[in-house]
Amino acid sequence: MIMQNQLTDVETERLPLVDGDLVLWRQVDLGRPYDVLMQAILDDTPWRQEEITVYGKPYLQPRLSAWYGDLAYSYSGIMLEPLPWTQTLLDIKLRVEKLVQHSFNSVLLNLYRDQQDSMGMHSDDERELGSEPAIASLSLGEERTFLLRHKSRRDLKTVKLVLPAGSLLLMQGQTQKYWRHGINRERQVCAPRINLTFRTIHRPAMTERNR
Ligand SMILES: O=C(O)CCC(=O)C(=O)O
Ligand SMILES: [Mn+2]
Repeated sequence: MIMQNQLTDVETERLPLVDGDLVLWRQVDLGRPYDVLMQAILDDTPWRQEEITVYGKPYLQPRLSAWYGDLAYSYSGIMLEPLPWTQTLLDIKLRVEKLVQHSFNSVLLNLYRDQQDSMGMHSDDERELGSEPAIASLSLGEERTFLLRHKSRRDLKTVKLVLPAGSLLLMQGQTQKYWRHGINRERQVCAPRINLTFRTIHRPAMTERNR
């Protein structure tokens, strides 16, 4: 179904998903060209490669990340202390909030440096995100394929969404309860991609997750 957002003239698309709710904006107005914004975020962010513990063994995440917001976030044995909001990220946050009609107090930045970087299948279902979290995921740079797999329904095909620069994907409702999502490595050469996932953290986290 195609619907017209009331606040802007950006076309939005509600993607049919059993047991979930996905809305995609194919091209969001971010006030600056996507490549300029991408470069500014690349340069300004104190990127880190986090070490996580999976079944007692330490691993380096296959990507870089940075956590901005009002509260700390904990998963897989690491505690992410938030960086203070930058003006660039606050500007983007305001635009995203207007479009998706949710407010956020945090953003996780992921940098996929090349085709080797990835994110394992997971759901963003930590308790501090609430029971039906709205998560808005903005992509810049190289397009990569976002995968969604139902947790129990083997008859449902994996959903594959190519997310180009400037696209915004809102996951809400029961999506995290019933689906896992992730980004696979690619065979062909990929330029860097930055993904910004806006979330609301309701209280300090003490949960575990592996990805
Ligand atoms: O890079 C993406 O599109 C997915 C990011 C994601 O799922 C996350 O940060 O939890
Ligand atoms: Mn996620």
